[in-house]
Amino acid sequence: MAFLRSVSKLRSRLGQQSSLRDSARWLQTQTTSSDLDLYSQLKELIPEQQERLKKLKAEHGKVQLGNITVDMVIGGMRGMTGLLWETSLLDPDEGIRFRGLSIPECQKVLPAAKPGGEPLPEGLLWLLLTGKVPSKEQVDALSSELRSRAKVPDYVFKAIDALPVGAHPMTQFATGVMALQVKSEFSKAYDKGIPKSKYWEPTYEDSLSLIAQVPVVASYVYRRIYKDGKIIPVDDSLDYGANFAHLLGFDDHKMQELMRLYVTIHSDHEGGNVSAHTGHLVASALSDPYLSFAAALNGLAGPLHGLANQEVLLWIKSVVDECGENITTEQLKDYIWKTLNSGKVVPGFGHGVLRKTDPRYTCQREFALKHMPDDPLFQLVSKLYDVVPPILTELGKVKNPWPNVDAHSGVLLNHFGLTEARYFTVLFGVSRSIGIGSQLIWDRALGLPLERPKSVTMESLESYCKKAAS
Ligand code: NMX
Ligand code: MLT
Repeated sequence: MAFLRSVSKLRSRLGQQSSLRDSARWLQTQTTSSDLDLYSQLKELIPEQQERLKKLKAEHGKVQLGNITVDMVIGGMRGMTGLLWETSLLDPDEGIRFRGLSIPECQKVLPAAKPGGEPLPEGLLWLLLTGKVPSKEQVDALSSELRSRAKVPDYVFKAIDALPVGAHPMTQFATGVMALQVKSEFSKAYDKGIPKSKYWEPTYEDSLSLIAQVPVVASYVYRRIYKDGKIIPVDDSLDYGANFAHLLGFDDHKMQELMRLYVTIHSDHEGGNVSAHTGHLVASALSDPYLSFAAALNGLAGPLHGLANQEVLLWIKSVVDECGENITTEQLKDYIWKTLNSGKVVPGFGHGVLRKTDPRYTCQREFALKHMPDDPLFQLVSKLYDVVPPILTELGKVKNPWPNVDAHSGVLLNHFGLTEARYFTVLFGVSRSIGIGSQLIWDRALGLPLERPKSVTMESLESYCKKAAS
């Protein structure tokens, strides 16, 4: 297995490894480190984190984290804390922090292809897995490792080819990911009786290969549906984000930068979102990373979750079709009310946790202001920022009227030539392999158990509440 090879090749250790006691403390730049091997760094970190969890459980296992209300049980568990997820944490007002770092902080400290450029997603992967900001050398080593794992067996493409070309891109993508499962190292190791203490090692192997291979599978889906069906080979000179753009058929430098930013910001959004939670739940049954991630993708394919990025561009284009590009505020308001009155949601607005504008929206807006300020659809997106929130607020029931990540991504892609909205959720899916794959390694390293919450019936709730009131 590649991880065993890399361990024997790269035995060198960091002289001093800071302990992982809290995220702020363990974030550090390691530009002077000679250890370029992610696996050996993890191997060193894992025992500390296992001890940390053991201590937390022993000393504070009975501390209450809040009350569970009937509203929470029937309201999609909103606001109920119930999951351990190490790689990121979402604040309702501030938005996402990856191992304690906000998006602007990541843009500042994570290595870029060129100074001042967008962060390289490999750097974020390193950060999510280790809690440490990698040096450019570490990121380059990881880029090269991912490229070396990017070979996808032929039967994966054949499995996709068995579907009609008109099948939704997410269906084709999830089918390809399921076919990748045939090579799962975890599944093989489990069949051979690997001890629980070593589960994380083949999980690491599978997760890194999954992350390396999903751009190849995803771009095949794109080229099969929208282009000539020919596979563009991985370019050994390119990083993960730029290679993904290249595999899709885009070699423009701005598009490469966009893909780096896109993949970085869509990678992880703590554990409770539908895709991450699904991946974590399925993996808790010791399903391997491919099975778990394919399940996650099927959640991402829902219109209230990842498919919203498709819905946003289609909706924006329908606005332009009906009202033209120079739409007035009054026309826009009417169109929004028409959408709402037909029983639909305004895609790209609202969130299950966030209560302010999503910082992923803000950084995409900054990208647009820098690279495409005159794009008419970008200007429409800017106008929607002023017009939609007051209307959603007027509805009186929407908890967050502000835009989320999906409100912006489509017009950026569209500007650089990736115009096929039905494909957009696949891009989100590729990005999410980084967050879900990273956490799965920690799930195994920490020995997290089978997830199995208790459910109740209406009758049992009614009788519980009657007793509680008497
Ligand atoms: N347009 C119209 N109605 C909305 C919207 C919206 N954008 N957002 C929330 N509501 C409604 C919601 O449908 C619910 O109505 P009802 O009680 O009649 O069922 C009510 O407002 C209360 O919902 P909230 O508690 O504010 O939101 P919830 O946590 O249930 O759902 C979303 C969150 C994201 C599912 C919801 O805001 C939504 O449907 N947004 C549009 C779809 C979207 O952009 N999804 C992408 C989310 C980000 N992602 O990538 O996953
Ligand atoms: C996500 O990125 O997963 C979405 O914003 C949805 C969520 O966090 O619930």
